[in-house]
Amino acid sequence: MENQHDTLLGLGWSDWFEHRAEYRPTEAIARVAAVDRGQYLLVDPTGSFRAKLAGGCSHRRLAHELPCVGDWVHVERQPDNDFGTIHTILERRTVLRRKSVGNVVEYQMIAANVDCVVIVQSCQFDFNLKRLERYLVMVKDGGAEPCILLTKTDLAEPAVLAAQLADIQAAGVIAPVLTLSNVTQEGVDAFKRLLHPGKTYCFVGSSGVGKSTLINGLIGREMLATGAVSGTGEGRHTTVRRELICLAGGALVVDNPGMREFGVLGTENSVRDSFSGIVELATRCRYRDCSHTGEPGCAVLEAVHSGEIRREQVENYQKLHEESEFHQMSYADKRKKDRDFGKYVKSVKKNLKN
Ligand SMILES: Nc1nc2c(ncn2[C@@H]2O[C@H](COP(=O)(O)OP(=O)(O)O)[C@@H](O)[C@H]2O)c(=O)[nH]1
Ligand SMILES: [Mg+2]
Ligand SMILES: [Zn+2]
Repeated sequence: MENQHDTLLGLGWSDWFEHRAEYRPTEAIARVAAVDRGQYLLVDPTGSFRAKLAGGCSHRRLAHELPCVGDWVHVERQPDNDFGTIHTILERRTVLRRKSVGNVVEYQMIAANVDCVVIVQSCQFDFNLKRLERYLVMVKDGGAEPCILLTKTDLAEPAVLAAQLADIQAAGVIAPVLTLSNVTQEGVDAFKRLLHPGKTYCFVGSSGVGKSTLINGLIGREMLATGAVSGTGEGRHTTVRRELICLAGGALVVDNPGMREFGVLGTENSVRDSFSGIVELATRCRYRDCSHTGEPGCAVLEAVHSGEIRREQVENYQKLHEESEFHQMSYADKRKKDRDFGKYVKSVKKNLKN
């Protein structure tokens, strides 16, 4: 029988999966590109399509038993129906997951079958060796290879950057360490050379460190929403959905909404801690619910104008705050936010076609 699996190589398939997969006459193999509460966007060599889990009993399963981004699945498709039915998840070669808070057995899946996890920190404001080490442990636990990437080198003094690199080395970290600036493009080509066709790269790190900007650059155009916050507070964009993207060069990348998923900045408190200066200032704003986007008597904006803090710092804070809020929204709120899933699916389809 002609091997259907050969055509999957471009989507990250390999001998490892080949040796474990079964051939089923009524089911094909596809990869999960995005998940949205019970709905899945799958990709196969013919394109992308939506699917649901067979049996519809997803609420009775543990989180890590549900398909996640990067998973390979057996899916059944009727010729007259664009909607697929997922029957099984294939064994995972690697996992990127974290323990759920307050439950010893439950894991939250971040992504599956990732070859390399790119741990991104900005060398300005964000660099933190302890956090880096926690990420490294998580990556190693799941069986993937780590790679460390320090961004925003255009904003840091060379001596500061050199000290951070020395810190990483002194800690005995053996993972490759790269540096780049999305603004000057310095280091971007060297990073691109790291990406191999048919391999899957998952980008993790705090919100605002430049993951989406970098991936947009790799795609060659604006596809992911990046974190610029408009002056009026309208038109803010945050990465709230994890998605698998095929680059023209053949590598597969997964962007991530950021920190909270990793328990790294897991609570509102730690969001505050990492931006304690701004929180401190915010207590002096005239309005208690000040959004720091133009209200009168806003102490945060005053500090920006006087040069005490940088505008970028405030934007990152707001973005982080918003992404953190997303996870605490009510179910109804999330549904509302998700109503654009169809629109999103369309944009991904367009991207996969090019
Ligand atoms: N100066 C500088 N700004 C950057 C760089 N990379 C990204 N940014 C900016 O940092 C903000 C957050 O970037 P974004 O890609 O959304 O971060 P993400 O949350 O990690 O995806 C945006 O305003 C970007 O324009 C960089 O290398 N240098
Ligand atoms: Mg992003
Ligand atoms: Zn304010």
